[in-house]
Amino acid sequence: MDDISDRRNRPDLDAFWMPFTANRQFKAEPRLVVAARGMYYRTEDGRQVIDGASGLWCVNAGHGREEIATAVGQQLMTLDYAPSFQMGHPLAFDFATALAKLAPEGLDRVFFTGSGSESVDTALKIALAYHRARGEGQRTRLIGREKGYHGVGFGGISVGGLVNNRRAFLTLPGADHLRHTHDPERNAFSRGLPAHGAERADDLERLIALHGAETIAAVIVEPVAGSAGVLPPPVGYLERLRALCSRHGILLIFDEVITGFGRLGAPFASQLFGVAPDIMTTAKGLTNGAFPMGAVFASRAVHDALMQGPGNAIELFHGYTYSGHPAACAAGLATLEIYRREGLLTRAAELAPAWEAAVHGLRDCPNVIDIRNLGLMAAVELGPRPDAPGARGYETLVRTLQAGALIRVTGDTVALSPPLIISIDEIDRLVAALRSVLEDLA
Ligand code: PXG
Ligand code: PLP
Repeated sequence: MDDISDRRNRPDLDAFWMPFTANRQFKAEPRLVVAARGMYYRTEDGRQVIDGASGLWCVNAGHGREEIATAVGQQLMTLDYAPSFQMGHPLAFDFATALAKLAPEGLDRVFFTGSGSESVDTALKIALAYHRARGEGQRTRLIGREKGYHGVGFGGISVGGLVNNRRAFLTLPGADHLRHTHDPERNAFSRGLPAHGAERADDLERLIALHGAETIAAVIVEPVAGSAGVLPPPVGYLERLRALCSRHGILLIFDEVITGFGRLGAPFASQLFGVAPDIMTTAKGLTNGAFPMGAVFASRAVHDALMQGPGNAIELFHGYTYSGHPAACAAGLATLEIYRREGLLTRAAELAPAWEAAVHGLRDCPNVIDIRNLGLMAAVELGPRPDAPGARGYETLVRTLQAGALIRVTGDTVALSPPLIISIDEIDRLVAALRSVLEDLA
């Protein structure tokens, strides 16, 4: 990577309309990375920066994995693209089979998409189609949760619960929301799962009483809310939600776009918690972030309910040009092999005690009002400046990058989710970089 490490002639920044970015602010003071290997990015001015965010929660096996690059390159030379509509190619079947073996028991039917947002919209559509196929077409309501993030499609923002992602847009009629589980008064500085709040799952009873259970198709939640600032579920919460959904014939969807592929110390959060959803959405770590792809896992019951009608009928009128893209499947298979060989899907469980101790060590820093953690995820929440919410968070991002670590910030909450290959020394290095900034941040 040395040949590009000291690239100094900046690209023209005008044309690229950057996603979820303060474009004018960024373009006035850009932050560019030009290479990455293992745990580290290299910035345009040649500095090594430890990746405390796995890119955007996706590079679980670390950067620059040659097996993935080689597999993608070879696949593009062998079969660059193949349609998956009324045609097929072997790798998509191989990859789905491999994923089905890794999946929570019973979730062994796999629909490929191009991203987490597409996975969410796919899952919601499967839920609607499932009820219709069973003669319950009146089940059209989709229930999300306040503070939930389910990507940016119209389905995803409708069940999502972050106001900034919704207010400028239309949302689907019939969507409603459970209360969120964030309860700093009772749960601040919890280690792992917060003790209080399982009863908030009973909020589904309120929505059932309001709308009628027979109108509700599905409930979708992140097992651990990610974008909202790492909110692990209260002890017993997911179990209660599962029981209520089962009792009322409502499908439960776990959005594991972040929690999937080892982030919490098990391949999927549902395995860690011992709670089985009917549908599970994934993306990100599916290909180690090296190729855009998502996958929706459906239970045999959900899948089989749709496999009916005449044998030549298309059972689900849904799919993407890039569903099962050959190069994406090659990237995914190579990624799974790395995860398996290096034990990465359970490594977060081994690192979790050291990780927890390190991040909670920041408790004495100024302005820290809460710290949350689970597996290799953590959030450090800063109190907002009274006159300028978000300013403290943004300054922390900029200064921590200068101090040698990439973190993720939403509002005034710092989120940490390093690649699962991180060493204990590197955990200390990452947390020390953040500490150096927090200690003298106004
Ligand atoms: N569901 C969940 C739970 C997610 O976290 C998506 C769906 C959408 O995935 P795509 O691939 O369409 O982006 C996500 C994505 C952040 C951040 O730091 C989080 C995501 C994406 C970008 C930034 O909060 N999560
Ligand atoms: N828009 C047009 C005009 C198209 O032809 C297609 C796909 O054929 C799409 C959108 C959807 O694109 P994708 O399948 O990549 O989601």
